[in-house]
Parts: sequence; C-alpha cells; structure tokens
Amino acid sequence: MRKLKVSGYLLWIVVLLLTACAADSWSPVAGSTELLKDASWTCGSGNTTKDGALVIAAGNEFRAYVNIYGPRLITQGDFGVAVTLSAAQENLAAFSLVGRLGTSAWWDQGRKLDVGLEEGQIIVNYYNGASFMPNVTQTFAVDGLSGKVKLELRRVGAEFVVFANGKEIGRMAAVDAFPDGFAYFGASVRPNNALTLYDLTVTAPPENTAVAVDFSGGAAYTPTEPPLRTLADARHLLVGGAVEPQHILCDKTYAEVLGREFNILVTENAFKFWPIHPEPGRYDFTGSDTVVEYAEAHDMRIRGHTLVWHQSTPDWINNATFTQEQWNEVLQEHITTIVSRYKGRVDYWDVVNEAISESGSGGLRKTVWSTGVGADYVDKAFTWAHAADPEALLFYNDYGAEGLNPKSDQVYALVKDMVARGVPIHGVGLQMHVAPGTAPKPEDLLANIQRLGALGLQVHITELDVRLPSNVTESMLTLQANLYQELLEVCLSADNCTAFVMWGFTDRYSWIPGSASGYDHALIFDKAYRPKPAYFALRKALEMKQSLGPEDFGASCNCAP
Ligand code: 9MR
Repeated sequence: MRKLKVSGYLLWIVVLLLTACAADSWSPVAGSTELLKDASWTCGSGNTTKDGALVIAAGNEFRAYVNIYGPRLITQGDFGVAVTLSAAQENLAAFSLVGRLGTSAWWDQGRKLDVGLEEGQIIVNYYNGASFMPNVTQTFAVDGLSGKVKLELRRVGAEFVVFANGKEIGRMAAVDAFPDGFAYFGASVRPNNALTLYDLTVTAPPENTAVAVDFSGGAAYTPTEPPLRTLADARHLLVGGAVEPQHILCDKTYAEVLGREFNILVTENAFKFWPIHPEPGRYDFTGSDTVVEYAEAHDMRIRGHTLVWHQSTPDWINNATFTQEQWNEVLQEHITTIVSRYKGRVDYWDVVNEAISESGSGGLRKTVWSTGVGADYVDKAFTWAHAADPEALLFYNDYGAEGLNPKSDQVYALVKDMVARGVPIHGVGLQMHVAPGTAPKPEDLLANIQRLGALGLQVHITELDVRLPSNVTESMLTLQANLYQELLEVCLSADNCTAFVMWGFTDRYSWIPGSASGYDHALIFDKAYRPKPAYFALRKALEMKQSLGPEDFGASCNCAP
C-alpha cells in the first residue's frame, strides 16, 4: 500500500516535470543569441552600447527605429522572440518586429508589432499600415514590474502568447503582421525615453525547424562576369547610380555591388543644402566625405548633386530675410566652400537643378534663389563653381526635358544663351524618371541630345528610373528591360552622351515607393540584389558591336505599355 502511494507521488512528479519541460521545450534558434551583437544595430543609427547592452533612445520626437541593415527573422510557423529590456515605464518603450517597411512615413503601408512597457503594464501594439495609431492594442497588467523585464512573445497557431519574467501573462489573436514571411527587428520609443536591450533571442518549439535568423539580411547577389563597368569602359561610357552614405557604410552587399558594377556614382542627397550646410556657418561633410572616399577607393568618377536647388533647403534659408547682397554672399560662400573642398575630386557638378518653371513656358521658376540672389543666379552659380574648381565639368540638370517638348526647348534656350555669353557650362543632365509609356520617343531623345551637342555640351542621363506597379508581373519587367536598353542605345549612339546614371541601383532603396504611391521596382537590381531583366538588357546594349544611328530609332518604339 505504502509502495503504491510512493509510486503515485513519483508519477505526479514525473507528470509535473514533463509539463514543465514541455512549456520550456522552446529553445533559442541557432545563431540567434548572436543577434544583438550584429554591428548593424549601431551602424549610422545613433544607437549606442552601454556595458554590453544596446541603448535605443528617442530624442524629443517619437522614434520608430528599424534595423534595416541587420539580420531578419524568418517567420515560418510557430516562433518566439525573447528580450530582456528596461526603460522608463510610464512612457512607451517597446521592441518591434517589422513585417513590412513603411513607404513615405514609418507607418505608411508598413506592418509592425510592438511589444513593450507602458504605464507599468505590458503592451502589445499592432500597426497595419493605415495610420500612425495602432489598430490593435492589448495591455496586460503585471504586478511589480521594475528594472530589467524579460518579455517573450510567441506565435502559437492562431494566437500570440505573451510571457513576462518567465510566466505566461496573456493571449491574443495573432495579427497578420508578417505577410512577407520575415520581420526586421526594431524599437518604438516615446519622446525622451530610451529602451535598453540586454539580450534578444529567437525561440522555436522543437518541431519547427523553419524559423530562422537570416544574417544575410535577405541579400542574394551573385556576380555576373564581367561587371557592367567593364563593358561600359570598353564603350567609353560612364554607368552608375545615385547613392546614400549610410547604405555604403552599413550594407555590405550594397557596397560590394556598387563598386563592382559601376564606374560613376552620384550623391542622392549628401550634397544637398540641408544635409551639408544645416546652419549658417556650419557645414557637415560627414555624408559627402563618405561617398567621395568610397568612390576614390573604387576608382569611380563622381557627380556632385546639387549646389543650387529650391528643395531640401534648411529653415535658415527658407525663412531668411537677407538683403540681396547677403543672399549673394550666402550662395557664393556655399558654392565656393563645397566645390573647393572637393576640388579635383568631384568630376561633375549639377550646379543648378530644376530651375525652369514647371509648365515649361514660364521661364525661370520663382524660388528663394531667383528672388533672393536675382534673375542672374544661374549664371552666378556656374561662375562661382568654375572659379572654385576650373577643371570640374558643370551641368544644368532638370526633369521632363528629355525629349522634344516645350520644357526641353526652354532648357535648350537657357543653356544656348549661357554658352553664347561665355558662362562656364559644360553639360546638361536629363533626369529621366519615367514609366513604360511615359518615356520620351527615342528619336526625340536623340535629337535633343544632339542639339545640345551642337552647342558643345555633354549630356548625362542623370536620374534614370523606370517605375512599375507594385504588383509587378514578368511582362512588365520585360517592358522595363526593353526601355532601359533602348535609352542606353540612344545614349551610346550620341558621342556627347557620356554618362548613363540611374537614381539608385537596387529596388531595396529607391525614392519611388515613398513618393509614387502604388509604384515600385524601378531599378536594375531587385530588393535582394538579384539582377533583373533590365540589368541584362543594359549589358546587351553595351555588348553590341556598333552603336545604332538615328535611322535605327523612330521606326518602332518600345515605350508603349
Ligand atoms: O531621391 C531623393 C529623395 O531621397 C529626397 O528626399 C528628395 C528631396 O531632397 O530628392 C530626391 O531626389 C530628387 C533629386 O534630388 C532631383 N530630381 C528629382 C529626384 C527625385 O525626387
């Protein structure tokens, strides 16, 4: 009898142990304990480390931080994310799993799940991309939360299960936060709060081997031989893309593809007034130096974009009440300082950008520069830039003036007049932000390039991208490839078309989704750095033995959808 009682107890102990083991049978996924050590957390983000912990702080604005350069979580089946964190608890501080990046704003069309602390409780917020307010919020009251808190969120079937300090504290319906099968890691921090992360691990039940941490960040670049730049060199052409310093510093694949494939780059934003000259008398060359040094290390030519533009100006310019003399001083000093610093290093400058009025019939656009400096500000800008670096080639750059139309006639008239008056101008940049169906006819593009050539001017295609609907199809990618090829063939067929530059090179980073809603996929590498049909189309154009002549264009046009 006594024996039976003892074995009964034993059985209970075994059952209890088994239950406990089952609850804890979730274990860290291979490599995931290294997650927080990845250099991407601090690269260019403003995050810091303190005693081995990562500190993600907000300034005086809400901070929605996403580690886009870092490892990603592959969200297949049941998985968990476990963190140890601390923060001021009255104010939101959460770790985030970002299933889709926002486009024009952090929340816009994004998907994000936040799990963190607010007002002494655990909070789960889900943003579905429709607004900056969460569309699902659930709070879990837990007694005595203080100091370091261990939080874990597990997706188990159709539910999220939330644990605090090792205990389950509640459940909620699992929202569709990861439609693409992966998530970036990040954090949401309210103003003046900071989230400290001590550890971060991905967990999974033993039966699920699909959940993983992808340390490649989703990059799948395999080089094609020879690189595009080798083919371009053979045709005496510069081929390149617009770049951002932070991507060069933080995204290894980006830096690899850029230097390998292209022989020229242009700064997408680093030389603009706002980042480079944010306050009177204060210049910040951090970004521009990064780009210039990278280009030099990779034997690439450099386009400096842009010295004078009415956009991306800081408030001290936007709200200035200078006299005309002061405006002249400010612009001359700005141009002289920047061009002198990069004398002999930046080969081409977009001195003035988009000065012709929108309609194409009204002459110069009314801007702070035309009203402040005066109607002759374009001439002055070129003259000041030339004085600072007489060897640099100086360009006027604009959009919508690629083919033959009223705006390109205006650009032509402007630069013809400048040439006639001896203003130091050497070229015209044709931006070329197009879609299949909106591109200039090849024969018009060629005629425009040639009439500029007759003035002794070079032409650069400066900002080419071919946007497609977000829900892209194979046939659209083929249309895109045809258009890329056709535009390059036109450039190759005109002696004075010396550079073919795209506004980026990978769909991973492009201004299109953020500004042309419903469009994406505009460049020649996809988001994983896989070359697209457009990449191979450019190779094809470069590999053709002979340039096409004017008679080859015009008979057919690939530009219709
Ligand atoms: O792509 C650029 C984007 O990141 C900036 O926010 C924006 C404002 O500075 O400028 C974009 O680049 C523009 C370029 O400087 C001039 N031509 C049009 C480009 C696309 O808007």
